[in-house]
Amino acid sequence: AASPSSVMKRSESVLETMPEALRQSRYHMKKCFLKYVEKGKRMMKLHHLMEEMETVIEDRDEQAQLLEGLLGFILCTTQDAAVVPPYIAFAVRPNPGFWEFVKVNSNDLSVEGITAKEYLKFKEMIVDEAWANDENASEIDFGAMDFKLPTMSLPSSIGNGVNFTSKFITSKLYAESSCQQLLVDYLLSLNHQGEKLMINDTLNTISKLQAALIVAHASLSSLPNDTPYQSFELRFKEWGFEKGWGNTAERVRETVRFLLEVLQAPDPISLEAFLSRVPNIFNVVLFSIHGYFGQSNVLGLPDTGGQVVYVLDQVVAMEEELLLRIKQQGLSFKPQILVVTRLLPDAKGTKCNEAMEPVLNTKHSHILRVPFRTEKGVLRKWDASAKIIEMMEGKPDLIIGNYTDGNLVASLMANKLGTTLGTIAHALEKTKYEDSDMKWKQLDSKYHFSCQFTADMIAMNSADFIITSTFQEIAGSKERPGQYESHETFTLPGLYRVVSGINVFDPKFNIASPGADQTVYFPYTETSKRFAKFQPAIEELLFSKVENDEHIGYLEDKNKPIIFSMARLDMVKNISGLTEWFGENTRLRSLVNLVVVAGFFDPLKSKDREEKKEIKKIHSLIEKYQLKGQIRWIAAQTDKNRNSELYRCIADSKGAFVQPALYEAFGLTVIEAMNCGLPTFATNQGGPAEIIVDGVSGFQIDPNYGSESSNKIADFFQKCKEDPGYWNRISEGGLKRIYECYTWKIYANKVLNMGNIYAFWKQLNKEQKEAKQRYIELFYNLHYKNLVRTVPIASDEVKPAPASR
Ligand code: UDP
Ligand code: LCN
Repeated sequence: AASPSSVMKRSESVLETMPEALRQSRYHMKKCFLKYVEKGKRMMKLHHLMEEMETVIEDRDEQAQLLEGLLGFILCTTQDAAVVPPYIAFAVRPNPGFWEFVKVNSNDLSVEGITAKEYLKFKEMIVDEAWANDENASEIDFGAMDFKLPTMSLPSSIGNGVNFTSKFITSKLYAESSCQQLLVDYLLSLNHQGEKLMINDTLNTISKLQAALIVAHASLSSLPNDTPYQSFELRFKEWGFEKGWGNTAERVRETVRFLLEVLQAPDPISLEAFLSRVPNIFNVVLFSIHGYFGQSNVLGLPDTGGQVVYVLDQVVAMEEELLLRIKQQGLSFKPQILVVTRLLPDAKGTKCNEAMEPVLNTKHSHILRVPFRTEKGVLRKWDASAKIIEMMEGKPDLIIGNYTDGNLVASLMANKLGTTLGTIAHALEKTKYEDSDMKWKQLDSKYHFSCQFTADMIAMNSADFIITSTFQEIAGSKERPGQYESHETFTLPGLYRVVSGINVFDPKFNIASPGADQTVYFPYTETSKRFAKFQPAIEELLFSKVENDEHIGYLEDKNKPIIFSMARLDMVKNISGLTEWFGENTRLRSLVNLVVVAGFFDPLKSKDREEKKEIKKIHSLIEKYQLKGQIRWIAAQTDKNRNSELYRCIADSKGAFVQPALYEAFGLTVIEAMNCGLPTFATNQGGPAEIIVDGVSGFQIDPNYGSESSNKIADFFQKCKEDPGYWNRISEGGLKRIYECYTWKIYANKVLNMGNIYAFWKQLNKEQKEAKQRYIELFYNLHYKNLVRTVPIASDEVKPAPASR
């Protein structure tokens, strides 16, 4: 650890500290920096800086001394460094969301602070010097359009945009009477298919509204709480009120009270409470375009994973919440949610070739599939908005996109229809590949990053709010920048330089974590609800000695607890890593068996390069560590009911779930397992690190330290042997955590509140929003449209699979 005197204080910048740091061991540093520039222009990561430092300073004590000093701290927080001799430019990230850039001259070790733009230029010089130095190189600066907008400053506020926005609106309402009038205008604009809601034109000023509210509040005080709205509706109408205030006297009184509070002396709590009751959302459109979007037999197909589960579960939860809210508003309208996706003529046995399909477990929600091609070939144009308006008998009130493709379409449609826009992308592509920005030219023919990053920028900046699953998705962790954070500044040399792409302190960011379907994923202890019909098949799946298309390997000792994992066979899911940890750890092997559900066993059946590699690797590990008898490898499973019972059967064995991914954006399997009461070990790289409180609601494991992780799992089972109550405590801790933070009810409530708050904020901020939209349109027309022409139209041939989800 760094000695107290050498720790950089938070108030000090890297620029202030760096010269002192270099002075502390000038002799070594000189050698080090000369080494760094020796190979000429290049990018360096932290590990390169460290490795080369170690080759220059061989003495271990001297190395340690150096790292304990200020320089050690600065190096450890360096994200990357661009070497352009004699300079080395550092991008330093001392804390999530905070960046500093400095350049060091390797000849005299002089240090200078530089701007993000200058840093990007260093990176560009490595790949395209002429473009880097071109004064007319295209520069994108979304931040320049946000000058009047508030941004947050506390890192702990990141992802809590609704809260900040209501505070900001409150202060505006307080300071500017024109804003109060905008609130009245907003209420006047509310309607459902032309039918006015809340107030009519007689209450078109603050004073008229306030006076009527006071009269209404007094009259409601004398009514019993459960008096239905209908019994005082006529009187309300005479005063200028329309439906939408509530279904009972009590509810109407509360809503009136919240608004009176807001008009008298606005406070964020009353404002949020009032806006969340305003009837402004009935029709919602969700876009989820890629992959096989269907309700059965789709999981595991190309580009089809947790996202489909997430979107479908979300529809069920959102419809339920909308029905409740509409009832409480005293209205009887039916909400409609449409999930818009692609129609796939070659549906591979799924229903993805059906144009319309009702969403299971909902009353009014549907999947609408848009044809992309017909017998005549690729369809150039299909007016989805006309179809949506026809189906909903009006415009949607809220549009939510998912991922790059869905978000782009959502943003175009929201702009066209003037609808509030939310976007979601739990796993953005940019951070998945090292230096994907500056190497875009190299990667573009395969991944089309230029198009993708452009589309992402458009969607993020068009969005009224962004729904994220965790904090780390926005601003990362101490070590790793967040996915959105990586879009703050980046460069696509030769195309454009982004000096301000998105700001993680923007109050549009909100965290609303998904849940798991609790009618399916419920605790193993709820015996009467258990799906017993699957148990014989699961018994066979786990324990039969037969090897077939569905399972290979077997479990010799059926009495041992099982450690279980289930994931797509992507490299990043690290199922092969888990197999290796298990193989290497004899103590763990003596305590438990391993069962994995993943992909399939014949590499020839796979069309995906990564998957083929993983399949081969697992086979070779089974061979190498002689795992037969202790491992069961089950092929990908598509029945979620049966899967849930499988989690519970593993819990019956007093086993555990292990999610060993090298990186996981959120990780639905983690919360599915926890919902079933199965103690869970999950990667500390990504979202699961926020889901699990280590040692209380499960355990965190570091996929980069396999033996440490496998020993942690072994310790748990050892401890369970000594203290049988331990397993139950962790199981219950997991359930408690889920019920407190990760349910669909919490999610739907949060997202609809976002729809309420940002719809009003959009009105208050109309001019600025329009100005930014014009800039976005320019970006779309000048850049995106050109870039998209470089993407070949899909043919039926097999292409390298994009990273699926
Ligand atoms: N899943 C499944 N069968 C499999 C593998 C996964 O049904 O063979 C389900 C799993 O239960 C979860 C989803 O697919 O609901 C995977 O979501 P997660 O967030 O864990 O990962 P993703 O695939 O989205 O990266
Ligand atoms: C995509 C991922 O990569 C997972 O981590 C998430 O759990 C899933 O989407 C659903 O949001």
